Amino acid sequence: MRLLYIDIRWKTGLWRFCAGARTMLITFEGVDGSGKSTQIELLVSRLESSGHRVTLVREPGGTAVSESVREILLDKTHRITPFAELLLFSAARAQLCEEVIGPALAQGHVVVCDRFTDSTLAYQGGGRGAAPISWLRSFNERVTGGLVPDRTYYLAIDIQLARRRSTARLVGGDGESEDRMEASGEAFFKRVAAAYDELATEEPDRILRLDATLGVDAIHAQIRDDMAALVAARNRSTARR
Ligand code: Z5A
Repeated sequence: MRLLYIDIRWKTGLWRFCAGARTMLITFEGVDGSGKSTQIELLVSRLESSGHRVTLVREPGGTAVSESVREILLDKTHRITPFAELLLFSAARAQLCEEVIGPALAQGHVVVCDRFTDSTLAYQGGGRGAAPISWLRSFNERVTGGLVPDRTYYLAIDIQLARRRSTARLVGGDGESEDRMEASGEAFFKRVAAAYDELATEEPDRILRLDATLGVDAIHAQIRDDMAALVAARNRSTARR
């Protein structure tokens, strides 16, 4: 019953109304090493210092169940089939949406998510070919209860440069080694990047493509300005109601 209620609320967009002007779901996308975490940290501190209540989550993860699923997914000793991989990422997301993202939006928080449904389209759709993109889109809708990001920042980068950044970090000595997804090979990541480019072309109103080869501050300035415009537009539309 509760599930059904949440589903209806999200599908009708009522959760936005309940949550007021600040309710926004912001997601970051791009290949590993594109600079998502760096930009998220800057955006979150900016939002918090301007008075927004922010919930920050990552995918897969963000709940006890989803973090356990993450461990399975990234464990290099596992051989996981493409469709099973899709279901595992989606299970982690369903739990996160119901347990954290939905309630945070309902309380008026800005939710910032390190990866969301576009990752599934790009990695499991474009990269693995686990299912057609159109099928994945409607599956994602079921998994999230119809939740769609208000803005997605896509950090576009050449695969080899992203790889060099990630490798430098690994060599840099935080003790981590390549995980199961990172070990998927260059051809896989090229398909993922191509899928991301296509998504950004298909949904220019939602997905903002950013040049991830620019300096950290230059990228942040674009995100900061875009967010300011987004918040102002949201406040205007709430004031009109
Ligand atoms: N996955 C999936 O397949 N399907 C799904 O549905 C979902 C996920 C949700 C999760 O990985 C994996 O799951 C991921 C996709 C898959 N697999 N891969 N491969 P994760 O959570 O462990 O990590 P990640 O999300 O892939 O990203 P990351 O490793 O955290 O990297 P990043 O956040 O994009 O980059 P960063 O840490 O901010 O920066 C990387 C380095 O570059 C670092 O040393 C920075 O200081 C440096 N950096 C950052 N920005 C710049 C600029 N502008 N110039 C120069 N250097 C920079």
